[in-house]
Amino acid sequence: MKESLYTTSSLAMVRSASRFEGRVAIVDRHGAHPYGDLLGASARVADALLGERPDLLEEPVAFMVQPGVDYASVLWGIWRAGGIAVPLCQEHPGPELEHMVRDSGARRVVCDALFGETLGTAVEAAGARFLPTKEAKRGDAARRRRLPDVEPFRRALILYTSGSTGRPKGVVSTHGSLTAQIETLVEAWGWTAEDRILHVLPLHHTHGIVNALLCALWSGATCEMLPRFDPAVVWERLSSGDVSVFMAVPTIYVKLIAGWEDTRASERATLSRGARDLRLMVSGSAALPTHAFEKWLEITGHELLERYGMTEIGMAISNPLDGERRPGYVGVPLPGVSVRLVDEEGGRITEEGEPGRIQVRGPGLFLEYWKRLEETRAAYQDAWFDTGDEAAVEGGYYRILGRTSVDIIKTGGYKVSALEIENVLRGHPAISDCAVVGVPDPEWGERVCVAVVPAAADEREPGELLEELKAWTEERLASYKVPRDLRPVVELPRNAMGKVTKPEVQQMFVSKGRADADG
Ligand code: MLC
Ligand code: AMP
Repeated sequence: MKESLYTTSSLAMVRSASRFEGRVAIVDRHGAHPYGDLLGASARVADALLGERPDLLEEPVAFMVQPGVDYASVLWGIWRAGGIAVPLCQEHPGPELEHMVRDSGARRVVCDALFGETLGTAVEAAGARFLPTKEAKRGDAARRRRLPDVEPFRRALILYTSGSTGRPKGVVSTHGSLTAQIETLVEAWGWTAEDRILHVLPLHHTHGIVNALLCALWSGATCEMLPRFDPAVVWERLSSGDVSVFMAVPTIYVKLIAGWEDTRASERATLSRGARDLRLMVSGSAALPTHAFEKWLEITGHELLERYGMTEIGMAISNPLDGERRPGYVGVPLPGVSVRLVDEEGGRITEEGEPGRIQVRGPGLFLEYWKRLEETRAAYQDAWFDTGDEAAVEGGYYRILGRTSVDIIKTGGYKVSALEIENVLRGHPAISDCAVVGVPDPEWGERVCVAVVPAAADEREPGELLEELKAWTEERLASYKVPRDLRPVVELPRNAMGKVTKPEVQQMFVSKGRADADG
């Protein structure tokens, strides 16, 4: 019985976990959960999802489950039943969720009771139905059934990510591509069953799902999952001596540095001493400012390992586990990943020191944008995925220079589309036109800002208009897409072709920031 549910799975992840049955897989607010429990719970979820069917045959199943063992059980349960997992973010508003449920085509949404209200309208509008997490976990693991064979080429995961155009699109990874991404990182960063990672990242993006959660579970390590990021709690856990690995976006390190600085001088030394004992601390998803690298080194004795990746490709370039970690650089291509830099036209590989667009190949690459054949094709040049990021190789190490599109913003490690925000803002009656830009920010990497041409009849003060637009956006889009600053303008700056010149718009906020600081 146990055999068929646990050990004969065709999924590499599940086969690997069965070697660690007695060890602790996940620690959450309910306690410590061994691998055996995770295997059992995921088999029950798979049973509940399957009902009388032998295989979900790549049916997309959305889920909104709190960080913890239930999250992992539902994710694996969907996989073990042969479905495609579509993780939803608990903090997204209805319209954003509705887009993801509708676009993915999920007919079922596994959901914790407390999210029922948040998700209710979205699920209904998309014509899907709920399966409460509690009910999903009540599937019958003792039933003598064989879970389906799920081959590596089958679709596993849809993650929604913003592109330069339109609404977020679904990036589809297969079981094989996820396995390749995980194996690469486990090897490069020396994961073992002795590790314990402190997990604070959102669970609807690749950083939190693949790098932090799945690499830990693949290795037989323990994943300690916090409900959300809280600097004081993170410092307490980092300095406890229990944790060996930590991964975060630069904004989190900046907030942790601020938290350390706000701590009484007498307690700082304790925090610093404790954090020194970790084996590995990684930063990624956005550029790590050199001053943050240096300050973190001073506080904790750790040289943060900065790496570069993307939802579509997994991790591609990394500073080494052993060897020089160079501040301001993301290191060298990871094992099994091929990277090249091409010139603007894409016709020539650039020379050492010369900027070029990053293109990537390897077994970790995504399969497709969900139901978007044309966009999938357009993302490739030959068999190379074009990231749209620019880099240069200097002294053998890659340095990320920025992105080719001004319409993609990275804020707090989240990628957002300026055009998507503009479309939502243009629906507000007080706005005649607008341009959204990312403006450099020491805490958030970039801040979402908007230049607005107010409608003729609107006489609101800029501050009042900004508050109004924040509320308007918050109802429709994820909170990290909400504009943080606003400049009213008579008209938007445009070039001879009539296209808004975004660098000029960015400049309005940079100079405003300087004037504020000076004044
Ligand atoms: C929130 N706030 C912001 C903001 N987000 N202000 C400016 N810009 C933003 N982006 C404000 C809120 O309005 C609020 O203000 C205050 O900050 C606290 O909000 P919060 O939501 O409680 O913030 P916090 O929980 O501290 O969130 C910060 C964070 C979060 C850094 C923890 O943004 C985060 O989890 N980011 C990780 C994203 C991620 O995982 N990306 C990976 C993508 S995959 P007020 O006024 O109300 O106090 C990828 C590939 C790869 O990129 O390479 O990894
Ligand atoms: P996402 O589309 O959310 O997966 O975000 C991927 C993008 O994050 C990449 O295309 C880069 O622009 C950015 N990114 C990831 N890691 C780094 C890094 N270390 N330095 C600079 N940018 C990064």
